[in-house]
Amino acid sequence: MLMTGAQAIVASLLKEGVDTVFGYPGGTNLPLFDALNDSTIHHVLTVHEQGAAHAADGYARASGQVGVCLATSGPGATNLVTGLATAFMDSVPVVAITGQVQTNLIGRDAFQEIDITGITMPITKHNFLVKDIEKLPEIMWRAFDIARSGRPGPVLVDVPRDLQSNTYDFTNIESMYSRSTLVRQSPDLPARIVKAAAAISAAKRPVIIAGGGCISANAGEALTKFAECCNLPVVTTLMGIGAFPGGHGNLLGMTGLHGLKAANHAVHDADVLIVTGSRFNDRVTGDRASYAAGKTIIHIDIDPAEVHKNVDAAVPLVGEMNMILGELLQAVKPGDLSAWWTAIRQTQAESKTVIPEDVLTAPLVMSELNRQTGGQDVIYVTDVGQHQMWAAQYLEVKSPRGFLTSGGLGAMGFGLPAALGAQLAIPNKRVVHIVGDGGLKMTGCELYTVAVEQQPIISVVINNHSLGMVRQLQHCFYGKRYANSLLPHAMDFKAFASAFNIPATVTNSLAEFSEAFAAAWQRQGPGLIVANIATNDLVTPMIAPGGSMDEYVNMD
Ligand SMILES: Cc1ncc(C[n+]2csc(CCOP(=O)(O)OP(=O)(O)O)c2C)c(N)n1
Repeated sequence: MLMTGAQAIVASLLKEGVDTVFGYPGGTNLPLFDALNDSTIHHVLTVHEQGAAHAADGYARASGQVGVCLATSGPGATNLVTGLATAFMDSVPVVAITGQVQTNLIGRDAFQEIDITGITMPITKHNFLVKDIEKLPEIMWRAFDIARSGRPGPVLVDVPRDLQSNTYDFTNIESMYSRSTLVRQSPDLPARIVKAAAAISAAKRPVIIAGGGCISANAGEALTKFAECCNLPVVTTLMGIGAFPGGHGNLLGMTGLHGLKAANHAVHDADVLIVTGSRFNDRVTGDRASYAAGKTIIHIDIDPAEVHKNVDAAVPLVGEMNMILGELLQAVKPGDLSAWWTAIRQTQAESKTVIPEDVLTAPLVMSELNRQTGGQDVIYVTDVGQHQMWAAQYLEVKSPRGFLTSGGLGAMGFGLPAALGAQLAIPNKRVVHIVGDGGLKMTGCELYTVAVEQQPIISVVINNHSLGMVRQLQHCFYGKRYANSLLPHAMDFKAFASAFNIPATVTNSLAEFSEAFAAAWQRQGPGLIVANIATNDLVTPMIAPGGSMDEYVNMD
């Protein structure tokens, strides 16, 4: 069928079932925008291309589908970089389509020419510079296939402007859509599963660590079944929050640098760790040698490159997680873990914190969110900093894809555009965006897009008048010298939100916050609530960076 390259791209997007894309136009992607205009695809015009990339990422995290973002060449493409790196570090399937200068200008330092495939090589799973128009459908198909298969990740397709506007008789668009994706697995997987099951059956102090890979693999249900059946304690990494239902008796909370004591102690004292989809990031392990000492580690992952990368596993199980957990469930003979549970319950009781209600604090805000949202399945999207850790520690996340956060890159500014993507992907759930006063200034311009799209996102600004997490590090490790981490100039966030016609409330107490959130929840449009908290509040506990899981930083 005779069509332009841009029309072929749109046809490919439709074949992939794409209904929403996020982007920003410019000289080299105008043919694509023109073709999109004739399609049913909803194009969300963000304020900045970083917003488009994070929104596509949020869309993908919330839905499990590939998120799509578009940008022009040069500055448009480079503005995608932080968003692509964020998606890469957290294994999120995103396809970015960038315009490139026309073919005969490539390599001539043309206006807005940038080597975006070179720049994004280390932060994409793969990228393409399209050189032949007839290859477009195949490249688009490959891009989606690579983005979503195995360990998901971002893929970039760079398309010169002339290839978008030239016409070609495309006959191959239909035929591209019949192939299936490959799943890698350990060749001797059945034997390894037997070995793993024996280790779990014999364990005296087993613990499951649920990582982000468990959510990407849609294995939350299988994990829950497995843990319940064997009565295993479960901890999650930051990326794994939601893999196991919040409020479940077997869940000990988040492990890692700012993990809960009961979770970290259980990991520290465990004899067998069953690790599902975690890369053993330094924030999870602290000192790797003491972390792994004396433990049998069973590492389930789709990506063979993760095995033995940071921590040696006695039994690596590479393959599809639902299948592996299902097989393990059949093979395990649960032992008596009553002594282990008694020890865990004791640590939980000893480390239980009572949140005072007389002063507004971030933990109090989180517990109020838990109370008001109750059993409802909310999607929480955080930014990066102290508020992110408080959210991770205190929020009850009911289901997988219910807690979206930039875990690997830790990119401030992720929250708001990712919340927008998530809300557009899952309109029947409410998105609550939690952000610091620093991070909101980074990508707060996307409130414009939220307002245009009239998405009912509730933004909760934890306002400590500082770059709190940086201030906390300075408090602990730089002799309380708060260089450039204080934000003393009063920022009127209410006026800021009002500029976009978004209703906002400033709160200074639990009663005020409670009332403001209840009102925002009732309203169907976007809303913003500022929760003013003390500047010197610190996230506790904190494991000494690079230390053992039971070594805490002195916060005095
Ligand atoms: C893009 C980016 N720049 C810098 C940092 C380093 N950083 C990590 S947390 C943080 C402070 C965040 O402050 P705020 O948004 O107010 O949140 P808070 O920690 O106060 O909750 C900074 C600067 C980062 N993570 N991302």
